Amino acid sequence: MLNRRKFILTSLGASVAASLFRGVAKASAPQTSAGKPVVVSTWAPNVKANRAAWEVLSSGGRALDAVVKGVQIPEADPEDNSVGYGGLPDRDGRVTLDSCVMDEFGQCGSVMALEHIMHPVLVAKLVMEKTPHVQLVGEGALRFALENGFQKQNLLTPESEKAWKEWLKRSQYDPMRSVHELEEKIKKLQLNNIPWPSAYLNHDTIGMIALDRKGNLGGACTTSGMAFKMHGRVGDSPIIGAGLYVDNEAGAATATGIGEEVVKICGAHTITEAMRRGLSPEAACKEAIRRIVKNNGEKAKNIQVGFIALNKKGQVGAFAVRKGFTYCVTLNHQTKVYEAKSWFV
Ligand code: SD4
Repeated sequence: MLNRRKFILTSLGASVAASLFRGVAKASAPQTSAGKPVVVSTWAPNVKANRAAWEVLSSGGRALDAVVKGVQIPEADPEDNSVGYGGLPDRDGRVTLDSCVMDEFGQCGSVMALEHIMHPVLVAKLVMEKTPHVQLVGEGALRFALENGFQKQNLLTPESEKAWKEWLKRSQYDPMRSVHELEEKIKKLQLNNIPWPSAYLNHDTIGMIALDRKGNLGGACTTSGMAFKMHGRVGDSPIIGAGLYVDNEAGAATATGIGEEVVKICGAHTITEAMRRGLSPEAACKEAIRRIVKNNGEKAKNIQVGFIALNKKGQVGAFAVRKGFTYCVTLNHQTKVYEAKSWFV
């Protein structure tokens, strides 16, 4: 996330950066009424992922197939330091990936701490389709992937390796550091009247949920997890019910941010259950955020978690602990970026 931002901020001029988001409108209020098909993903730079998913949805494809196609875009992008190839490593310098999928039948698959495979989402899908299990971890997940024809690849890019070596000098785990650095940069950009929305530069875990033409839901979530985590650490992203949940009667939800906080409240499942009780997607996300804030008391201000949700009517909502969480919605061939409302403003 940090390097991606740095890359955009320092290597590209404002006009070039703005062109990344050409055709993307920003609205301060989240969308409340939508339709189908529709696809939603965490973080503004994932407009490209949305468009890939949209190709599947607009030709009548299944929500699951759409999200699996969509999230492969950041997985293969070396400039995205939070997902797949180019993801920042753990403190041992190892890139370990977490990913999961869930479909309209309540079927799901997940891989955790998977190394050397560029598209963990495809392995997660295969766990769902080909094994009697839901989750495979580490060595076992890798062995399963290789047995099924996936190629072993080095996922540590020179940029990520450099960032890790830099991190080693202080060796302090601070998952909010990049968030604070972003906020500082946003302040500076605003002071300098940079014309495009700086919040758009934030890039992180991709969670993607969709409703297809038939009215079925599907979701995927994929990440390299928190940068410089302990080896073996697993966050919320591959945990069904935490980082992702799809309930074809009620809705779908997915998460980004400090995974430990999402796991503690079973975030995505909490949201789909709230939608089942009749809450709007935004209200359901806010309820999950409320629990995180309550759990953390004074410390809550220093945590970032963002949720997005989608119900059976195709209504979309989001909510975050802090400002700056963006998400992409594609509907009627048009992709728009929204900034989520937040608990702390
Ligand atoms: C994790 N939730 O591993 C992921 C990281 C993330 O935005 O979403 N970063 O905890």
